[in-house]
Amino acid sequence: GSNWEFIKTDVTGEKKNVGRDHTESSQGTECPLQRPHEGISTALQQFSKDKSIAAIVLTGSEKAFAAGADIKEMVGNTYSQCIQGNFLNDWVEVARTQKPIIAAVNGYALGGGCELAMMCDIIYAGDKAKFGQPEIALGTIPGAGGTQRLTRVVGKSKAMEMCLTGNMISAQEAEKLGLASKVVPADQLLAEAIKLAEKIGTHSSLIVQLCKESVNTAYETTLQEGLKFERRTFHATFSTADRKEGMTAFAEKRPANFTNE
Ligand code: CO8
Repeated sequence: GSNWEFIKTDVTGEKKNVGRDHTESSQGTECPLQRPHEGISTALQQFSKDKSIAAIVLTGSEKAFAAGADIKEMVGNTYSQCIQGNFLNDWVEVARTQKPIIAAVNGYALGGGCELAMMCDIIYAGDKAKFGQPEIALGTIPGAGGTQRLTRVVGKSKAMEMCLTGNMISAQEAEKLGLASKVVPADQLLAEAIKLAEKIGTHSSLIVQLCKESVNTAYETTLQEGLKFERRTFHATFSTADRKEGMTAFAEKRPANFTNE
């Protein structure tokens, strides 16, 4: 079966076309949903349970990956509503997903759109993509990782410059800074992201999950703690059938047949 899935999100002016897309090689049914985070959360929960899905691709349209939260909808929001409604907390689901998520960014990834891309594990950018945190121009600040994840990825000077000016950076600059791992022609972006997902899908999903957790730990703890977590997780792979199969297959010069156990 197919071992990737993608979610389409386009938040430039059209808030409703977020959900699960299909192409010939994907599976499942469409689930058009009203609110983007609900669409994405629901899809991610489904994909998490589906053993035939090894990796997820999150993409938007040619024009925009996502241009951020709906500004017109936020105009009347108050401080107490933000606090009591825990505004933006619904998005934590994306960063919590255990399976790898690849953001395929064409066009604008602004504000919450840039933050959403950074919640993913790998960013591939189309050559016309633009990344930015323009909240400052709206009299607010990034609220879903724009001052935190961006700073860890591109460093203080660049993150500060982007957050304080609201200026966008190009796909090429994003790649140079390590924000995106690859830039490809816009029309090849989705195919390239799917190819990447498929490559990940050839490995043991169990070990991929452990590896993702280990890389993420680098962002959440000290080097000593991270190294210890990594070493123990490495040791833990020796309790799995897939570790034994992977090494046996190498020794026998044949492809590994992983069972995710
Ligand atoms: N909210 C509401 N409407 C929008 C948004 C938006 N974020 N972005 C674009 N639109 C609307 C425009 O108002 C316009 O509507 P209409 O046709 O009714 O006039 C339509 O989309 C098309 O936009 P433009 O005419 O402006 O098209 P351009 O090609 O000239 O420009 C841009 C496209 C560059 C994307 C431009 O529209 C823009 O700068 N948009 C605002 C980007 C922005 O400031 N984003 C940050 C929003 S704040 C935020 O995201 C914080 C919340 C965090 C959420 C956490 C989620 C993980």
